[in-house]
Amino acid sequence: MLRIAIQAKGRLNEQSIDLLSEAGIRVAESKRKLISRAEGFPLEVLYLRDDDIPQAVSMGVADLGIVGLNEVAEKGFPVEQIMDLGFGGCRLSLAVPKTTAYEGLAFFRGRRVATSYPNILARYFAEKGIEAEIHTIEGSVEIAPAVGMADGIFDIVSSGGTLISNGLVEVEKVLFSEAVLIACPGLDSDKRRETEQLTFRLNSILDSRG
Ligand code: PRT
Ligand code: ZN
Repeated sequence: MLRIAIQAKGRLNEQSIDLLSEAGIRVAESKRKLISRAEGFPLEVLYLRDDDIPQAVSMGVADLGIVGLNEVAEKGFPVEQIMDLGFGGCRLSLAVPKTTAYEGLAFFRGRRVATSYPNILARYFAEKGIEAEIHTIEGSVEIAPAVGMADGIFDIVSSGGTLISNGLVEVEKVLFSEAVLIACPGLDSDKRRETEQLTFRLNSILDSRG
């Protein structure tokens, strides 16, 4: 039987469960469970923190996973990206205090940038030939410039409201992300067939959503 990892709680939890349920796969809300058996499809659901999903899928602890592309790109574990799921849309962007005279990426040379996504940012700066100081912090990245910890931030943006309320402006959009279905590389042929049945159902839901 296939096992799929989804976010236990947080922004992607409810929409992951809704998508499966629209596809006729009833899944328990996670509550205090780590794992449960779905109804309507031979599937086991593993509830994890989103940060742990790429590794769990890469190692085969779960065969499939639903997680933000941002987490897949940051963690860098080898997984197969099977399909985009049309929810959880956001982008990873560089932002600076609105009082900054920003005239392009060269601004970041030798500057301090706070982020929870150091790997994606390091790759981007390397590609652009920018040497900057990347400071990894978990959470509340957007307050780093105001408290003097950083000259700019690299963080998730969706409406942009959080940036505005912290006096920041988005200056470079680096990565567009949404929830994606990922798979462990090298699933056996039975699991491949089951995965195809699942993606067939998911695709028809996404098509009908338009
Ligand atoms: O507990 P766990 O580790 O599982 O969850 P988490 O707290 O790490 O993640 P969670 O639930 O906050 O987000 C899960 C995923 O949702 C992210 O990895 C993204 O793929 C996706 N996503 C989509 C977002 C947003 N939109 C988003 N807006 N994740 C975070 N945000 C943050 C953003 O950083 C900002 O601080 O929400 C705030 C509001 O954004 P604005 O621009 O609308 O103001
Ligand atoms: Zn997380």
